[in-house]
Amino acid sequence: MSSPVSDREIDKVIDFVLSGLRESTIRWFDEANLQKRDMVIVIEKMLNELDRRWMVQKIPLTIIYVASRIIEEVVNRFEYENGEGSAKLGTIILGTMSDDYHSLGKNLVKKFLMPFFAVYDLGVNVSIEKFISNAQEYNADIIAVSALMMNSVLQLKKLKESIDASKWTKKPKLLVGGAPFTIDPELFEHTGADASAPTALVVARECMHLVGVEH
Ligand code: B12
Repeated sequence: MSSPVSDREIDKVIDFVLSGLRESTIRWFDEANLQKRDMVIVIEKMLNELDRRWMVQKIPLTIIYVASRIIEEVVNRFEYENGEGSAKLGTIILGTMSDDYHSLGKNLVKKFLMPFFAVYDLGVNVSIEKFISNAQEYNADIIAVSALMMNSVLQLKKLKESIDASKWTKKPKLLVGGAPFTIDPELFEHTGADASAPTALVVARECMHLVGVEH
C-alpha cells in the first residue's frame, strides 16, 4: 500500500519516538493531520521499521517500549466516532489473546469498528473464559481476537473449540488478526477461525460479511 507520507518524514518521526520525544511526535502527527486510513498506513510502517531496527540493529527493547507508549498515545488521541456499546450492525467482543500484551493493532481495529458495531474491548491478555463469558453476557455476534505472539496464536484453536462446545443458540463467529496472520494469510484456517483481516482498514467490511450485512 503506498504511503501517504514520504520515507524522509517517516524517518523523522521514527527518530522522535526512538529518542523518547513525546511532544515532538504528537506535534508531527498534529501537523501531518492524517486521515484515519493514512494514519494506519503510517503507524504500521513505523512499527515495522522499529521491528527491523530492533532485530537488525539490536535496539534495546526498553527503547522500543518507550517508542510504543508514545505511539499508543497518538492512537488514543484519535477520536472515536461513536460511543462504546451502542447498538448498531451487531455486537463485537474484542481483545488481545492471553499472554499477549500487544495493544496497538487491536486499538486501531477498534477505531475502525466503532462507527458500525457495538464494540466491547476487553483489553490485552484476555483469557478464553473471559472471551466466552463476555460473548455470552453481551450476546455477541463476533469475537475478534488480536494475537501477535505465536504462543497466543496457538491458543486460538482452544477458543474456537470453547465457542463450538458452548450451549448458547447463536454462536458468535471468530475473527482473528495480527502480524502472524498478515505474514501467513492461511494461518487463520489452522486456528479454526471463521475469518481474518490483514489490516484495520478492511476489518469493518469483514465483520459486515460475518453478520450477513452487505456493504
Ligand atoms: C511494538 C511491539 C512491542 C511493544 C508492544 C507495545 C504495545 N502497546 O502494543 C513492546 C515493546 C511492549 C513489545 C513487547 C514484546 N514483544 Co513485541 N513487537 C512489537 C512490534 C515491533 C510491532 C507490533 C505493532 O504494534 N505493530 C503495529 C500494529 C498497528 O500492527 P499489528 O499489531 O500487526 O495490527 C494490524 C494488523 O495485524 C491487524 N490486526 C491486529 N489485530 C487484529 C485483530 C483482528 C481481529 C483483526 C481482524 C485484525 C487485526 O490490524 C492492525 C492495524 O492495521 C512487533 C513486530 C511486528 N512487526 O509486528 C513485535 C513482536 C510482535 N514482539 C515480539 C516479542 C518477542 C515481544 C516480547 C516477548 C519481547 C520480550 N523479550 O519481552 C514482548 C512480549 C510481551 C507480551 N507477552 O506480549 C515478537 C513476537 C514473536 C512471535 N511471533 O512470537 C515480534 C514479532 C518481534 C519479532 N520480530 O520477533 N512488543
